[in-house]
Amino acid sequence: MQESNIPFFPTSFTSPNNSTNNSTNNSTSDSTTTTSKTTARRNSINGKPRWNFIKFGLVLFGLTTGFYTNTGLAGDYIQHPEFVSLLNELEAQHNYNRFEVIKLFADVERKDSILKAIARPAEKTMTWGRYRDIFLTASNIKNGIKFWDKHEKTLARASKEFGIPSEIMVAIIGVETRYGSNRGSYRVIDALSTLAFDYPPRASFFRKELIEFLKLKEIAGIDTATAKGSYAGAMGYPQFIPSSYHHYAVDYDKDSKTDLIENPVDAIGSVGNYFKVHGWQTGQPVTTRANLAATSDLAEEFNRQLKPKFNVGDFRSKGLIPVSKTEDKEPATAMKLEGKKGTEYWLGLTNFYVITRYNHSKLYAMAVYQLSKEIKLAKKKAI
Ligand SMILES: [Ca+2]
Repeated sequence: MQESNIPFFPTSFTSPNNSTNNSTNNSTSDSTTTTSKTTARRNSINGKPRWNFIKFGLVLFGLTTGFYTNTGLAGDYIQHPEFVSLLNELEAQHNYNRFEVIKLFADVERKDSILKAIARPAEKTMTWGRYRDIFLTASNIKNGIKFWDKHEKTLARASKEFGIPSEIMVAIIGVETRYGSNRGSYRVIDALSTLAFDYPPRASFFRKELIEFLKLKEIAGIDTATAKGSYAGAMGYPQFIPSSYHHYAVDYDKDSKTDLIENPVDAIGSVGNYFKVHGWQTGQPVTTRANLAATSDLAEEFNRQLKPKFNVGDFRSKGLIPVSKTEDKEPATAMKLEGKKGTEYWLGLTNFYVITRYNHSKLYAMAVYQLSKEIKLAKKKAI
């Protein structure tokens, strides 16, 4: 698993504390808004917020002269040595106006809840049985059908153009954001700054994402001061992080704006494009349940890596027998999952690996796959 390349984080994993965080954040921002409005009124001259002007002036002074005030007036990272380095890079290499950047970061806040959330991703702490229960729910299946019905034409077009089954695109958006209803409550700039400046294990990865995010203002019209997303800075219906937004997002309704935050049509096309680029094999299976022979000596092969290193025939000859008809030449990886009814053995095929390119987790890919199957089945029954 290439942690540094994890492109997405299901928004649901901004919960379990997310609902708490959401309400905390909302109430905090509400009170902040009220306070700042009051402050702005109290300090305004001819309707202009004098306090903000003074604050901005102090920050400019600190950064242009090298003298940093310790008044706590600026954002949480303005005085961070890494911020100065970022500022210099943005100016020298990306043609940013230094003062515009300082102005933007003067309100950026460190979020401790993000640092807590990223330290315990659900994919690493939960069993398959528990993880499955989060996503394979009656409401996710019912809302999946609703989303599919509402966007039937777009899904059919994307399915044909990119070669991806509609139910896979629906399930991805379902797992990521409950079909757009939970797109994240953190300001992306707060999230990416917190991780870039205060999370050393992946600071360089998130620093790059922060730069990519700033560029989205010009490229995709995203308001970098207000855009919201997950704790890891993933945005919109499909929870694309900024670099994925740059590489894979498409303007699928041709309105000249690539908008994954508000536009489900662009989101569907972008998910389809993402899967196509990552090598989805149209019409091929995703995974198969398998039985393990008592004589098998495969113990060490289970869950070793996501990328298939052997093929189905290799595993068959060692006693891991696929339940569904599967070609021996198919690349495969062996998985052992702790389900609700005991241990489950699976062979993940090429398309299973492709799903893990969206989120590098076998639990995630299995949840997407099983939800997609349930939605398709229920939709068929409903017709
Ligand atoms: Ca569009």
